[in-house]
Amino acid sequence: MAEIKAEPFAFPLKRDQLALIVIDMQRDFAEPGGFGASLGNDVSRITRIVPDVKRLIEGFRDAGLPVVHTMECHKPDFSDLPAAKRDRGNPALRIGDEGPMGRILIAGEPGTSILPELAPVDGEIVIEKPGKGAFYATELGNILKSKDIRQLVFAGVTTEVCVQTTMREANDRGYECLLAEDATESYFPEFKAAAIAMIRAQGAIVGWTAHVDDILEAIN
Ligand code: TIU
Repeated sequence: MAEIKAEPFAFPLKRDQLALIVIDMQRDFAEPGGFGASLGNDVSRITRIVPDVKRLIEGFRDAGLPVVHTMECHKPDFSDLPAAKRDRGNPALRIGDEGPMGRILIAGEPGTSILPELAPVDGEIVIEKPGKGAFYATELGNILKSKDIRQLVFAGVTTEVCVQTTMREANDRGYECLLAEDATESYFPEFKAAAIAMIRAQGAIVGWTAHVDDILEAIN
């Protein structure tokens, strides 16, 4: 059987059932003036993974395998934004407020778009999601079912928030999940390390982790 070198043990690759999910590589999380910065974070860490995310996306494209992009965002009228999310804490700008890249985390605004280097190409699936997890209140589950996808490789930001939440949702839905360690990032290096450790603990309780090079070698 084909395998991807991974932790805590080799990932049992079923190539024809595999897709890549790129989580929230949006300007709002990576550039000054966006949502991530409004929460008080140093966003410069996020842009450092862009070359590795790009290599992974291009590897899946070259292999003819599906690429799914997600975007955390809300409708302009807030109809999918719980007050508990908008009102949380004391950010410099709240979701929906006007910032230097348009309204924070609102669909269609410049800041909400995916970084240009990683932009979806024709035919790729783009999921706009109101939650941290990409299955909640979206068509993702139905789309994956219709394509008979059973295994998911994950990249994107942030490791311990939207990436880990989506991996846990996917794991509970019966998907085998593999996190690309060098194609994910957090504002907090210790949270990234902890998320990776807890995902693969207890015999891959949530899933596997692997390096981009090893994933690309196995799929191409
Ligand atoms: N704040 C933080 O770490 N993340 C988010 O709010 N969203 C995502 O992870 N995409």
